Formats: sequence, structure tokens, C-alpha cells
Amino acid sequence: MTARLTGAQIIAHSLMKAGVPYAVGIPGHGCWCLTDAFLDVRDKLTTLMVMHEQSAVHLADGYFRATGRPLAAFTSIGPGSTNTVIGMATAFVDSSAVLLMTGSTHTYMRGHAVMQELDRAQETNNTRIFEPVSKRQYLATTVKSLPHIMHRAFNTMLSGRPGPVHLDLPMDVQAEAAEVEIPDFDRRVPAARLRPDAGLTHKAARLLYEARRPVIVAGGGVILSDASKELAALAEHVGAAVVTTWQGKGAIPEDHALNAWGVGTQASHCGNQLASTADVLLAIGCRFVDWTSSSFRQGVTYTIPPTKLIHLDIDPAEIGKNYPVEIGLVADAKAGLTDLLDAVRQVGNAKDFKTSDYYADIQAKKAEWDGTLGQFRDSDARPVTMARVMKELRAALERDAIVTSGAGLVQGTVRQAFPVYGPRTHLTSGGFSSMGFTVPAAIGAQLAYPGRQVVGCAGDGDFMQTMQEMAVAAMYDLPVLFMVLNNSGFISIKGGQMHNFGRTTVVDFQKRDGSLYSPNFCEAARAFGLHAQRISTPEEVQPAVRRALATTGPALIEVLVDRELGRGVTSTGWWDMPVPEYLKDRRAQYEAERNEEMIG
Ligand SMILES: Cc1ncc(C[n+]2csc(CCOP(=O)(O)OP(=O)(O)O)c2C)c(N)n1
Repeated sequence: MTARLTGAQIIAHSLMKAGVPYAVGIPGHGCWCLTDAFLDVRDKLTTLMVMHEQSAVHLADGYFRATGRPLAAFTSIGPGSTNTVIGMATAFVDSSAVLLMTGSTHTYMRGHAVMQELDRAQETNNTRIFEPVSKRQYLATTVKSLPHIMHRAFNTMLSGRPGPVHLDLPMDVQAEAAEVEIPDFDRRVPAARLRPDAGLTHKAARLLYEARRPVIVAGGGVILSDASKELAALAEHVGAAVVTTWQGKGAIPEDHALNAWGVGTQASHCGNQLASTADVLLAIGCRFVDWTSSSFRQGVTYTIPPTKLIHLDIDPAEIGKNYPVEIGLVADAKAGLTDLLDAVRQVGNAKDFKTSDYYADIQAKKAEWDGTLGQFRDSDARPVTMARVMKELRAALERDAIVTSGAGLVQGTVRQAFPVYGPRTHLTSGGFSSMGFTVPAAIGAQLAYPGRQVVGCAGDGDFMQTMQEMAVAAMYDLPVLFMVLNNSGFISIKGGQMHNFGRTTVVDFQKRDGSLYSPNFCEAARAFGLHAQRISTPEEVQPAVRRALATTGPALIEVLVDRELGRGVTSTGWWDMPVPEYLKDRRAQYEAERNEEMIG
């Protein structure tokens, strides 16, 4: 059925028809028509405000990571639009879906220097700003094109490897009307999942079944395609250890007997030991980035070859990118794992893996790693160590609680010392490693699951990049909990500087006289209208968390934590961070290590 609708109304009705519950952003004259049209459908589509547009995209990204369903983010023209670039980059690198709509210059005014237009290098080219951070971009130049653009945007965002989509919306296109039909979104997306080549799947199944030390590397793709059950079933059938990348954390319950924790630089010793000594490695939905591959230094995280790699990914461009494959399977992770599972069942019965020497070795390595972690996780130090905070927090939360984190020591500590038990419960800006993600992503997850516990775990630096969103949590009265682990500085960076250079700069938060500086986050949170507490000892964590969760609205716990270097995240792998030539000894060691990298 056709109707005469403005461009903005087409978008509003399309979002409603596609089942999008929230449009998040900051209005301005560049999107006035859009936000006004949202009012027509406000029963189904709620417009939410944030205090910085970066947060609109992180919030939508957090919602998608928690649910697999996208939200829309919107901005005005100019600065509102450019404020979102880090959000889009974060979503793009981690293959998360967000629909970002930016207001833009009237089509007939391009190049005439309208307010907030960037016109000097060329007339408005907002799409160019977003080009490297979008899976696909659309520039709507006519109202008539919008129904097509909208169903293509949803198709692109959600099919294959998900990703954020950017839609640039000139103001006149939002305002003018045409006779159009709102698309039927269900009929514009693929219904089936991409299956792997059958012959190659059987070859891979045999290789995996006959392996003596099989390891499965679960990446974010496993979680994106909801393939956790199939992953555990395959691991159990062949007795494979399962290691996880940053985005893969949660793909297997971390108390599963075959879970062997993370791989890479700030991950686990047992994960690296098992992955680097595997005879067959099945990697699913992972990119083999430097951070989870110890910068490709042979023998640290992986030893490929001689380890035989089966790589299953929906994006053919990932196959063979960083490691040569024995078998490359192009498929959706769930479909690929289902087919592999069928195929291994044809190869042989489920192995009695718990009686094997390999299983004993997995358990021994896990126990050793647990002992290493225990050093900080079980420490009674005061102020409390970050790892101990994680242990206490975990004990106070329900099994399905969702935790978010952004760049810094907290992110690594959550990865190592906060076990999660299901997919979509650990949301982190891992790939782009953005600070500022924690707070808005936690708000997005809490919106998705009003009845579940959601905790944003932030360092003080990470928190200060988007802490203004406490206002949003307070206005909408969301029961989200922010844990701010305050060590008065960019201490992860301080650690890296000390390690590489033996001296540091602009990493401690200090006054001119050298004394430590810190805002009082507890008082700031109260001023925003949150329930807030300030603690510093291990014994205080659980009671504080329980008190915070007993309140109905948002809460914050500021934890003054140990700021001693080397007592944060345990370094587990290797990372190629170039050392300047003037540091001769350090440089010589670095070069020797770098020579062991396999890049090709
Ligand atoms: C937006 C952004 N800017 C800079 C960085 C580089 N960076 C990574 S971690 C970090 C410090 C994080 O500080 P904080 O949140 O206080 O955590 P800490 O490491 O001190 O525990 C910085 C500056 C980044 N990842 N993202």
C-alpha cells in the first residue's frame, strides 16, 4: 500500500516496521524533520537522547552486542555527525551492526557554505568522513530512493558479517514528500545461513577427529551467529580445548571443562601454551589480530605451521590473511559448526576425552594459570587490586549478568579475572580498543534487558571520556551499575612506557606540585543523581555491589584501587611495540624477538 510521506516519515515508518525500538541521538536543525517524524510513531519507536553523539553509537552497539538486534542512531549536521566517528570505528572493527543517520546539507545548497558544512576542500562530503568506518554508506538524494535505501541498509547491516551502516540525509530530502511504499523487511533479507563446502567440511572433520592435541579458537563470529551450543558439542565430541579471542569471550561457558581461557597478549598462559602446541587448530569467526596472536611471533600463541589450521569464517577475506590454512571454510559460524558436527559424528563416536592424557594436560595447564592469576585475584592488598575487585564482583552477581568494558587495565582484568558463562554477556571495545565505550554500552545493554544485572567496569580514564552519560542513566532511571576502578591515571599506558622506555610522561593524573589528582567520582555521580559509594578494600566490594543492586535506579561504585605497576593485568604473550634505536639494549632484545614473527 502506498502513502504520501516525507523522507523523514519514510525513515520513521521503516524503523518501526523493521522492529527497531529506539532511535538514539542528539537533535539539531540538521535532523529536525527526522526527530519530528519520530513523534508520529512514538508508540513503537522511542527517541532517546544522549549527551555526546559518540555515546549514541556506542549505546546502539552495546544493544546489538547484547541482543543481535540493531538500533538507530541519529545526529544533526556537522559536529554532531563527526562526533560519532569513534563509535562507528568501534562497531566496524568488531563487526557490530548500527544504523547511523546523519543530517546533511540540502542537496541544492552543497558547496555554498551552509551552517556547519565542510565545504572548502569539496562541497559537503560527509560520507567521505565515514568511509573507512562503515560497512556500507548511503547518500539519499531523492525521497523516492529512501524505501530502497532502508531495506538495503538493514540487509547490509545484518547479513553476512554484520557491520555499521551510514546514511547521510540532506535536510531537504528529510522534508520533501513522495508517494511510496514502506518495504517489507522480512522479504528483503536472506532467510538461510551460508553453509560450508561439503567436501572440505568432511576433510576438516577427519583432520580434527584424528588430531592428538586439537584446539578450537572461538572468535566473536561464534557469538554473533549464536553458535555456542554447537561449539561446545563439537569440542566435547573430539575432546578439543577451546580458547577464546577478546570478542570470543563467552562463546563457551568459562567454567566448562574444555574452556582453556584466552589467547594472546593479555590473555592466559594456558590458552597460549595449548594453542601453540596444537597439532590441529580450528579457528572460527576470528581475525587473528596481533593482540590475540602475540604479533604472529612463532611459538608464543600459535605455531602455524607445523600446526594445521582449519579456518572457518563468513568473510572469505579473513581466510589466509595472517596464517596459511590447511582448509579454509567460508560459512556462517553456526551453519559451519552444525555441518562440522554432523561430519565428525560420521567419522567416529564421541571420544571419552576425560580419560585422555591430553585432557589431563589441559587441566594441569589451567590449574597452573589459575595459580598465577591468584596472585592478584586473591590478594588482600589495600587498596584493593583490580583483579580482586573482579573476583568479588563476580561473586555478587548473577550468572547471566552482563559486563561492559573499554580500553585500559580494567578491560584486560575483566578478560582475565571475571569469568562469564554465556554469549553476549561480555561486551568490550576489543578490536578498536576505544576508551569511552563502557558507559554508553552498559546503558544500551540495560535498555535491552531491563530485568538483568548490567555492570559497566571502567578505568577512571575510560570513564571520563563518556561519564556525562550518567545523566542519561539518571533521566531514564535505568538500573545500570558503573564500577569505576580509579587509579588516578592512564596506568596501562604508564606500564607500557616504563617497560619500553624506563620513564613515563603524561600518564599520572597529577597537580603541578606532583601530588596525585583525581576527581571525586562518588560525589560527581551523586550530583548526577546516582546512588554512589566510594570504597577501597577487598571486603567492601561485595556489600557495596549488593547495596547498589538493591536500588532501583542507576548506581556507581568508585573503587580506589592499587596503582602499583605490574600488578594489574598479567602479561601472557608478546606484542610488537617498536623500541627506539637510542635504547640500544632494549632495542637489541626487541629485534631478536621481532625476528621470530611470521608475517606473509
Ligand atoms: C579513545 C582512546 N584514546 C586513547 C587510547 C590509548 N589508551 C589505551 S588505554 C589508555 C588508558 C586508560 O586509562 P584508564 O581507563 O584510567 O585505565 P587504566 O589503564 O589506568 O587502568 C589509553 C590512553 C585509547 N585506547 N582510546
